[in-house]
Amino acid sequence: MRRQQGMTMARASSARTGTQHGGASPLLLIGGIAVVAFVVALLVVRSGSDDSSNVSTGASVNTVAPAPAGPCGEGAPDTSYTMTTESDPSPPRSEGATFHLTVRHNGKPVTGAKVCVAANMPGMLHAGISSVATEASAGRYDTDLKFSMDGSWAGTVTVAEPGRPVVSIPLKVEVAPSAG
Ligand SMILES: [Cu+2]
Repeated sequence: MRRQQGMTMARASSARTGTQHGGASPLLLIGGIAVVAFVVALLVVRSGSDDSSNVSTGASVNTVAPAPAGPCGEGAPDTSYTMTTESDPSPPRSEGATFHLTVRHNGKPVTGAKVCVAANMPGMLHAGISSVATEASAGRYDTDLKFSMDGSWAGTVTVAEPGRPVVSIPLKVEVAPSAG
């Protein structure tokens, strides 16, 4: 008897949600409009940041962004470490480039270290990239990086020298549009 009552109530409530559902379609429409407005706003913001990416002040904002943690972990800045960078092609293109990173500590090549690169585009919602470089010759570490889009990338090179604290060296990359 009690169970029957419960079932009747369940049926009644489902009928009620049915009518609510019919009444909800204008709400869905409003929701749809809100989504479209959001996407349009995103596109406007994005094209705005693209325009400012040519200005050097836009790039300097990148250094304020927290350093992305790479596969080598997080390092601390250390000015006794220096790095020179070459890319092939130069400038790097979004479909990929090989980076040659020459790392020195107090002017001497850093050999036998684990060197990682992590980069992202500050202010953008897409994923960053990361890779582990391999030592091609004493103190020179090579890695291939594929960028998901052209523009200003803010990177960090992490150097883990055996027996020393992990250090981070900032790396700014201006990626040229794909050749294709
Ligand atoms: Cu981006």
